[in-house]
Amino acid sequence: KPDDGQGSVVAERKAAKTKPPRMFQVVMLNDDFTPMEFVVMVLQEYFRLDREAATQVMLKIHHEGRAVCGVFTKDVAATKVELVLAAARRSGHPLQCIMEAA
Ligand code: NFA
Repeated sequence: KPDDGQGSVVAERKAAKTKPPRMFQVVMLNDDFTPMEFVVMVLQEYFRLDREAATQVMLKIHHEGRAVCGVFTKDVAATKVELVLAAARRSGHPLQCIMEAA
């Protein structure tokens, strides 16, 4: 009996559905005004880093101009950026944060 092709259609549909999502890195940028302590706090609060890891990332931004805070799906990365920018604005700091295709 000839194959009706339904099996491979199901296999293709399943493969498409389970493809890993595109990932986006959230990058924080250095500036001359935002207090180091505020950056460490934000990294702990929104990126779930412990104080030691948060301090290391903050210092990398301070010395190199930028650092990756984490890698997420598109929606999660966009939400992190909005939360960080909102917290910075609320506190009157110019801290900047962007997302980039990973
Ligand atoms: N460069 C800032 C300062 O010297 C600290 C900082 C670190 C700001 C990381 C933004 C990001 N106060």
